[in-house]
Amino acid sequence: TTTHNLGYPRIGPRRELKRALEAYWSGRIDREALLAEARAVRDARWRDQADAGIDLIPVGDFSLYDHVLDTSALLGCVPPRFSEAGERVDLDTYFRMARGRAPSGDPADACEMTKWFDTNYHYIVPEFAPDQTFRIASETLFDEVVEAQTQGYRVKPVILGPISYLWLGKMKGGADDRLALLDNLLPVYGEILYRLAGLGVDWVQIDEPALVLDLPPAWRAAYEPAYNRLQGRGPKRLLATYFGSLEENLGLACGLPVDGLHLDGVRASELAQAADRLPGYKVLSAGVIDGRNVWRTDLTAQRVRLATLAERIGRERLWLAPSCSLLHVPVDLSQETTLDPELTAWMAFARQKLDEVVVLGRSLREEGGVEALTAATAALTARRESTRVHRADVAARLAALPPDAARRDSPYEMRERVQQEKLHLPPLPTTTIGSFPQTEAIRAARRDWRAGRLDEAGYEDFLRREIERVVRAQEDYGLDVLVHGEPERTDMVEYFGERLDGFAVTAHGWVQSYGSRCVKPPVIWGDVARPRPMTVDWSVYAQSLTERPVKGMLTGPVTILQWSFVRDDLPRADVCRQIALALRDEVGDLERAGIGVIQVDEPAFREGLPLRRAQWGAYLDWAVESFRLATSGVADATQIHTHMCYSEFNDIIEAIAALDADVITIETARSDMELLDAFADFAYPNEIGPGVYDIHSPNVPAPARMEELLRAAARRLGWSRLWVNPDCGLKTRGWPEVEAALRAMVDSARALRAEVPAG
Ligand code: THG
Ligand code: ZN
Repeated sequence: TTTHNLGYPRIGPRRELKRALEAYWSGRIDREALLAEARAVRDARWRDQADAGIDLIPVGDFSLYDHVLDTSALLGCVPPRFSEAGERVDLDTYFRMARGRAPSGDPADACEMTKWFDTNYHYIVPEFAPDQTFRIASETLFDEVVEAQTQGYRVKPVILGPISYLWLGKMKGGADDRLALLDNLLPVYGEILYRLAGLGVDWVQIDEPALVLDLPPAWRAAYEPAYNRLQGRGPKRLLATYFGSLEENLGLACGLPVDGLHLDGVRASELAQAADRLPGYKVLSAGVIDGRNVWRTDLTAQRVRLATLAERIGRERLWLAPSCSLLHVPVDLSQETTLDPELTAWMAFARQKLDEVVVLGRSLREEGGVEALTAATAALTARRESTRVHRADVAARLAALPPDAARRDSPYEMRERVQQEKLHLPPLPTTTIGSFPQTEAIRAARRDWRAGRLDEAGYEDFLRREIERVVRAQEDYGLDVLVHGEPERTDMVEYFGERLDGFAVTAHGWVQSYGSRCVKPPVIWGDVARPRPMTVDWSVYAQSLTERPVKGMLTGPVTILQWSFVRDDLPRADVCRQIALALRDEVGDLERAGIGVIQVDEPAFREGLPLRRAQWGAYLDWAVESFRLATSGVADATQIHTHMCYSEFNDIIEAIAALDADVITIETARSDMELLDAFADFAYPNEIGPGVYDIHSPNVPAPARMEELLRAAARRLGWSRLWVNPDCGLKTRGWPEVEAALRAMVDSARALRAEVPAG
């Protein structure tokens, strides 16, 4: 039994790489200092994995920004706006692609970024031209192999397979015929394998996660000939799949001319079938330690499962690994010294997951480890039986929900009239998405408060002054529906995780989101309940300062679920309903406190869609139900808003309408309002605030441009149900741009009000 790992976190235990990258980009350190820090992080990762006792250690999973971008650099796939043709892809070209700079230093459109399968990691989308050619254009992979070998590690280079690479990319300027590029691409992959063999590598891991998707027939059919062409001399190949089951692709994957197959044994249960179908010369790598979540594995149960497999195919053909790369979990649980020890005993982060792999391997080889198996199982028994996890009141409340709990009292047309009587908003009402700039002063005050240099009362005073400033500014700009600006929140999910029962927040549990950016997802370990109001005081204070309506601001149940580590002993749907009920209480308290407009954000609603379409319906049912549970407890006169970021809603517009929010604000500016076609075609009935300027850019939008966008929106939806707002929250922007942009936005709305037909 060989143990191996598919990939390890890159940021370092204290986000060392993030700090070095940002220092380099801002000019505070030079290239040598960045590369030295990166090398130190790399070395520490290899040492960790070797110390844990992992037999085959991945190389090439480290990255200075993103591993898909690394693959584009390796293959010489660089759009011409970033570099001269034929050049080697150097460090600065690489960062220019990610961050949007031309070689001159002028701004250039950055490469697109999108979610890596159903994770919260974002990759840089490869951009292809119709006549795209490929060549080895970066030595990084080979250099790192030598670097690891020099230190005595037995390495297994990791590369993204050719078909998944093409699948994840986009054709620019031409018909989408990415698959036709395979002919150009395969010789370069052949060369890469050949060079790795030359370095004495005996195994290479080729990732083909596209095999867990609903692939079009032409793409499925491309696998066999492609891997036939890659056959020949070179290292042995382990084909790695993860994040789901192979289903109709299982036979295909088992038959490809490679030397081994890795399957996700957590998300899928196809190990036994694969064992039966794999030819005798191939190894089966069983991914039985969950690489997507933070819970310890029941090692005794897994040992039983693996022993059966070992009997069937022979011990030496059975490999052990985490289910997928450990990129998606925090680095090291041993840093969590302030977390509740009872919870800590139930968890494993990346470093601990390696121990689990090794213990299982020893046990299968009959080399001991019995105590570790017993300890793991005992910890999980304690978790299962813990009286803290299950709460009778939460279960009883869900069981006793009346059938109309997820329905507003009246249909939208009636609510709309009552709300208008109460709010008296002008046509084309203006608002923002919720957050205002998180200034250095806000961050400093929070740091001081956390460090005890500023007491609770002093911090609250500071936040009140911030809120007052934001309210006055919005009145001054002439906005119609105001917000308090959220100075008290670091992150829209962590804030609620800190305040809800059943959640824990970690001190160092960072996970890479994209590039140098990280998130610290809360851990949902038990039944969810709200011990006390979470946002009411701030909203009430803001409302006390103004005659205009102030929106209450909450994060929705689906988004809180999606951006947390979720307990694995309950269906996600049930956890989501529990969060929804906790939020329903908050919504009710806001309403009772006089807040007449309440926004429940669901930016992660679309990204929660399962990888396979067959499962979309079930997800959308409980996701919509959860949102409605959270928002339906209010009177008709209370106006519910929601906000979603990536607004490609064509295939889920029915579910968006079923949310029945009175107002939805969405991100549309960059698409010239084309994204509104889905709403128009569907005859979406409620109010919509299509973003009229892109907040991701520091440029102040021209009023003429915003008016043009609003006219484009009105052509599709009519004037009467339109709102006017930016694309997304303003947290990452500075005050001068925000002021200029919002003043211009209000001016545009006022100018257009003259065109709005009466009634
Ligand atoms: N919150 C959470 N998850 C998310 C997002 C979020 N997932 C998807 C999307 N938004 C990812 N986008 C970002 C954008 C910015 C940052 C992280 C993810 C970011 N992080 C700070 C950093 O790395 O410096 C964290 C600093 C801090 O909080 O102290 O800027 O919005 N939960
Ligand atoms: Zn947004």
